[in-house]
Amino acid sequence: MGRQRIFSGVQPTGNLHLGNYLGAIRNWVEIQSQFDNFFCVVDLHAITVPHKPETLANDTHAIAALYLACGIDLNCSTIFIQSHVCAHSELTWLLNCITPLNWLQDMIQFKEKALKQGENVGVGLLDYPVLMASDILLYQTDKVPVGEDQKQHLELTRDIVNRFNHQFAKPNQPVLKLPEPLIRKEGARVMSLTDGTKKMSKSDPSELSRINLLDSPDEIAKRLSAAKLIPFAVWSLTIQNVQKVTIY
Ligand code: ATP
Ligand code: LTN
Repeated sequence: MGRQRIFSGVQPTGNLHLGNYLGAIRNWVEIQSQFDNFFCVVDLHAITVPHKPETLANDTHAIAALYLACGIDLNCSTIFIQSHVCAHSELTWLLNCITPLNWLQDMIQFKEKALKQGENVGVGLLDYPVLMASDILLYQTDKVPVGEDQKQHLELTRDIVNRFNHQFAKPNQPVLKLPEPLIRKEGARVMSLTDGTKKMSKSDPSELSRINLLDSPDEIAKRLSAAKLIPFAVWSLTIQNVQKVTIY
């Protein structure tokens, strides 16, 4: 039997930060030698929120370069750009046709991002998790290493697989493989430096809220000294939530 397959990705929506590294990329690097790996820069996901088309290509290449700088090894891993493989969009359409609308309306990330966008919510934002499912299912992926915020999207992907196989596959001959999330306990949800109730995020308008991988030591010191201390009660609730996620 060949090696199990890994698929994961990052959106080119800004600078990679400590959360992206500890929650995702560090884990990819650690386990890559045991798997057959596909690490994607998911540019089609990045256009589901307001963005600058003129910098998207550069931002996409910068994330790919950071994958290499963090230690992704091309001897066992493939790095590529999502929009270069049109099958991702094509499979999204097919899966759209079997995905119930209310499954997508229930996604936490959709609700949070839709709230931020006010009246300008595009259909793409709602459909984001189906595109993510297509990324994963196109490659008959076994395992998906991500941060804790992506757990619900992985559950939806598994629901789509079960529904598809139930509707279209012969008994005991599944067409789509059921992927498993890999969410490590440590670093699965690194919190914002300015609001300890929110996760660190590329798209947070405040630069002070995060530590970017390319920040200088002086910038990091400045951000840490401006960081807000969070009350113990909030911290312990956050920790309890993180401990609920799957551990490997
Ligand atoms: P955006 O703010 O544009 O939504 P993001 O900072 O949330 O971006 P993504 O590109 O959505 O980053 O996520 C890439 C990977 O990093 C995913 O596996 C995600 O779970 C993980 N990740 C993102 N933020 C954190 C965080 N604060 N702590 C741990 N993991 C994180
Ligand atoms: N939605 C993910 C990025 C992403 C992804 C994927 C992660 C898109 N397609 C496939 C794992 C597998 C996020 O981190 N925001």
